[in-house]
Amino acid sequence: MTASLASYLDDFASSPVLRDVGQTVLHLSAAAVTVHRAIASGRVPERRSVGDTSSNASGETQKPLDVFADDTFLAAASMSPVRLYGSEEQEEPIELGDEGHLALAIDPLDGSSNIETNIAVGTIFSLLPLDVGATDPRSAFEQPGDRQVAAGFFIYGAQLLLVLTVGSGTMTFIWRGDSVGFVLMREAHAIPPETREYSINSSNRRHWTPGTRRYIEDAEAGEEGPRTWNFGMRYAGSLVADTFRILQRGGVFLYPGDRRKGYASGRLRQIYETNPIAFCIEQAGGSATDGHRRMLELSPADLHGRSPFVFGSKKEVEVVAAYLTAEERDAASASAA
Ligand code: FDP
Repeated sequence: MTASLASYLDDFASSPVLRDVGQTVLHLSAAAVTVHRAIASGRVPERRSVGDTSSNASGETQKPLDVFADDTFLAAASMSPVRLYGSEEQEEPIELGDEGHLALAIDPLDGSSNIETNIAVGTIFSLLPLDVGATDPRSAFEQPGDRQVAAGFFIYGAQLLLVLTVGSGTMTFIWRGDSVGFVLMREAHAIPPETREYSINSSNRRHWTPGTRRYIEDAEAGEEGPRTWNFGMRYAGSLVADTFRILQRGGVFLYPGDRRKGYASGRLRQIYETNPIAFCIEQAGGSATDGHRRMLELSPADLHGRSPFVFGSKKEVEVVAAYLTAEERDAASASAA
């Protein structure tokens, strides 16, 4: 029989923290079904009075669906053993009482600029343990990503999927309707170490630093170039969709820092985007870095802080790092000359 999400979570609930993780993931899954229904029907219930011009903590436009998703996941977190809710859509973390062992960081609707286009969007989440000795529970969000106890993302696409890691592999569950719920669809993703497919928003080429530009130009040169084989390019512009493709068949994704104002560290937010995706990718045998260093070892600057992000097939992530290191070496010798 196919394993249900509830039985999968039950099997590893060997400590109070892990039991809290299980309960929280089930509440988040119920919230994801609600958000999926709103997207599928094209009708977003108004919960707060927001127009199209509200903006979030990063100054980006909030759409009614962003707000609806945030409200829905906040309600789910309030029913869960979660004490702290840190969301892309909220300026500051919200304290939800004094019980439970977990802090939840969440991007309630990632890829929201794609909503009207019927491209898959999603919800990305990260569960961190509270630091029991800390006077301020918000210090939970200062921990590096390797302290995450679980992470994952929902994909609202042709299928409603949950990609989840609790630190022993990365699994995908599929929603089979109210009477069945989420069931295991893919046990233990395994990202191939090599790839011939890259993913980047190449409209930013003129803003890239030399290392990124050289890496992409060499890939584009195909079998006539130094890489000696032809590459393909895929970029959905929706992080959950690009990540799922890489989990399924490999590839490398880059959102580097570039020279645009405000983009020195790229676009993606560390606590609720790059850290949870990095955890899922590593648990599937891939690598995730900021271009040089392992993503999960980096201490976040603040709840909405950004990080450059390179992840996917292990050997290709190393190739990208070699180009970026050569860029640094060239810059250092140019400034020494
Ligand atoms: P969006 O702004 O539509 O929510 O971090 C958000 C994100 O989408 C990611 O899902 C996506 O990978 C990235 O931004 C796309 O950014 P660009 O449009 O700059 O390529």
